[in-house]
Amino acid sequence: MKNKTAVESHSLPKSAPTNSIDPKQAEHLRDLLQQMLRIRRFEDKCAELYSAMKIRGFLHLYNGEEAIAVGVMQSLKPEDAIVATYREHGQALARGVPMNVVMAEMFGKLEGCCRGRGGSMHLFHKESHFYGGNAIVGGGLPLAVGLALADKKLGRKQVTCCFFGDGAAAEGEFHEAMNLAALWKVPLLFVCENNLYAMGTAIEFSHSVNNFTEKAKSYGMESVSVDGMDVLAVEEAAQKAVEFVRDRLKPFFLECRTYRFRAHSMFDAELYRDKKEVEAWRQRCPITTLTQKLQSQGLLSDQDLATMKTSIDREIEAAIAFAEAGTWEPIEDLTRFVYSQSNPESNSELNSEMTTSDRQARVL
Ligand SMILES: Cc1ncc(C[n+]2csc(CCOP(=O)(O)OP(=O)(O)O)c2C)c(N)n1
Repeated sequence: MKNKTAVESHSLPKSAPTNSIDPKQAEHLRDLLQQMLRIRRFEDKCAELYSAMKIRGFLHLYNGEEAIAVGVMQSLKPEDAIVATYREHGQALARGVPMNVVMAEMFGKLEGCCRGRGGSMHLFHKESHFYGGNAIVGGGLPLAVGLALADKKLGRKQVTCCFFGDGAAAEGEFHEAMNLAALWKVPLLFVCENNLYAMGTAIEFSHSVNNFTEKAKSYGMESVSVDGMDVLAVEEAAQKAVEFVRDRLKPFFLECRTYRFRAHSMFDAELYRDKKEVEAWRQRCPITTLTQKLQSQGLLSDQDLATMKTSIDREIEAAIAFAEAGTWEPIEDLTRFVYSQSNPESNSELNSEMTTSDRQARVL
């Protein structure tokens, strides 16, 4: 459904003023750029691999929203916990989940971070405290409250950071999570990636109040809204928010206003939004903006940029080779990690007569 009212009301956040960059900061800014480019190029390659049927299942790209994952991640410590959505390749990479295991996961190989069982929507990496990858819209929110509550009860000064979309904020789980996080005063940073659409539904058609910081206020929670297309603005806002959560042991709500440049997933004809709207937001691409900012101040040469891209592309090629060389989980392992309430012993007679494909049909 094409929705003119929604499209017209989606005003762009104002561009940040082009302040001059302290040369001491230049290296950090180049690093932020490198991280965003790494996510973008990785995902562009994933789209190609999807068309080539190397990556199967669903694939949701973060194209346009990279400044959020990269900006927020700067203030988090290795022991802090991350919970994300199914659009989580950017968070996983920015967090430090190795690209190899992410790619192998998407290929469905045993060497993937979830033995190839999760795929794109379920990246999970215990070593990085990266707790998903959650395919259920809003599903990560209660999980994040639980993680933060555990940290509080155990007296650990850790923060849980939960990324979710505007669509999740229309779910019951969002309200339950906001309520309990505020009531129990848990150290949780809510990061709402407001890209204006939940699949093809514009926020005007799913939220009675579409000012997200107002929603947070109704739970007595402090909140800030930031331009999610500006990595420096996100980084600054997130740093204050994380300090608040860590020091005051209270939740905080950070809304990042953003836009996804590509379709919702690989199956989406995008009939619900105007091409002009997409183009207008593309003009605010966080990668282009930061590149131009650095270049205009002589802090990034063409050669620097080319070197950055070459090294990223090499890493991506190595990740693909790693995934290609990976192994498929043997069929005998199909029922490993599959739990059932029925006692297989009590069904031994039935089980003994079942063929492998019968068993598979039962567990699926
Ligand atoms: C509980 C539930 N309902 C519906 C879906 C189908 N669905 C998948 S993505 C999506 C839109 C979510 O939008 P949003 O939270 O704004 O995140 P975005 O995709 O924009 O990043 C929906 C409705 C789902 N996965 N889970």
